[in-house]
Amino acid sequence: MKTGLIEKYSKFLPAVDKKFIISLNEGDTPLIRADKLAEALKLDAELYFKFEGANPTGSFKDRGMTMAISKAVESGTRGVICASTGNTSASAAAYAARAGVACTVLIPDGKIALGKLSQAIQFGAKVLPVNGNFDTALEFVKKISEENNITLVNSLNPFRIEGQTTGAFEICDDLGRAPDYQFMPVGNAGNISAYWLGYNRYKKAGIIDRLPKMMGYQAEGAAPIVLNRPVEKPETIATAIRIGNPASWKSAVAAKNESGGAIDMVSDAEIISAYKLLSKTEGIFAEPSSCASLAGLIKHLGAASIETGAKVVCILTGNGLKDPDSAIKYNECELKPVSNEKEILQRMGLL
Ligand code: AN7
Repeated sequence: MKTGLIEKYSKFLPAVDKKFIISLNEGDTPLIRADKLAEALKLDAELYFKFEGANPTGSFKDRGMTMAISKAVESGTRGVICASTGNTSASAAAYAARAGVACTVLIPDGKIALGKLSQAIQFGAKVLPVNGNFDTALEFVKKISEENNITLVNSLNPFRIEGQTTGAFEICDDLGRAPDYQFMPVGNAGNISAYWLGYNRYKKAGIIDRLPKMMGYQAEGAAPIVLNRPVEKPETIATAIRIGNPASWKSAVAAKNESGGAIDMVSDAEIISAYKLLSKTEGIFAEPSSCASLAGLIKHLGAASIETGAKVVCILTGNGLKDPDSAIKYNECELKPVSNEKEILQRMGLL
């Protein structure tokens, strides 16, 4: 039977006493080969998408949350708290519910996808919209967690990063080696740091013999690492990565430098274009922010080439169903009801 990540990868993760493990059998997400899309992009390489939307709460955050909440429970926590653009709050709320631990989430008022908000509410977390953005919310929870003996479950919590290393392990296990390139979105920069740590851990253990180039992409209106300064008022339709002062800034830059990769930015138009192309070409639905990975690959191919036969992985961090509003908003659809066969055939373009 499929187990959760803490049991599956216990050799590579901090030890957790079995009786404290809080898991929803996260991980083991599909690595989907995308030959059609590779051909459309004239990419003579093996292209794969790591579909993190298949995790229990629909995003990669579950990898870190199983570890962070288990460790919090092990330490006898009196409650957990996080700031979130949405996915962290959904994941924290779910794992906290399973652990029977109180959970508070601070979200940027009005700037979170409906699916994520509904998850946090449904799982019974205390949901507090903040007048301000993610960065403001993060400052609040850092202070409150320190002063009140409440466990912070943002990626500043090192167990979050530890759990998220498992994404790299799975990709290597599936490919039989590390990819040559990994494209991914960058927000608070925890995930790119975690993947790099994971690949290095597998290399040190002798399981892989090479490391991928880490290619991270921020949204143009929220690109502090690219601009090399915090962005006070980050703006992008990719609300999950609407972050102006990432917590793991330094380790993300280290991952880029050590791997010979890049951290660049993509526009909202490029993100939406990739979002639609992915679904229409491959039948995969990822939320807009996740598609910064594919948008990044497309941008990269406009300026550089990728070697024939290379293995290229794009991380799709969150499920498209998290944000139904974007799908309806950014696609043409006529939803006027039909009432007879003739109208149906007309709308099908057959008459
Ligand atoms: C779909 O939920 O920061 O660079 O509070 O939800 O590790 O921050 C989410 C981030 C990419 C960026 N894709 O990852 C939160 C939050 C999706 C995300 C990112 C997020 P990091």
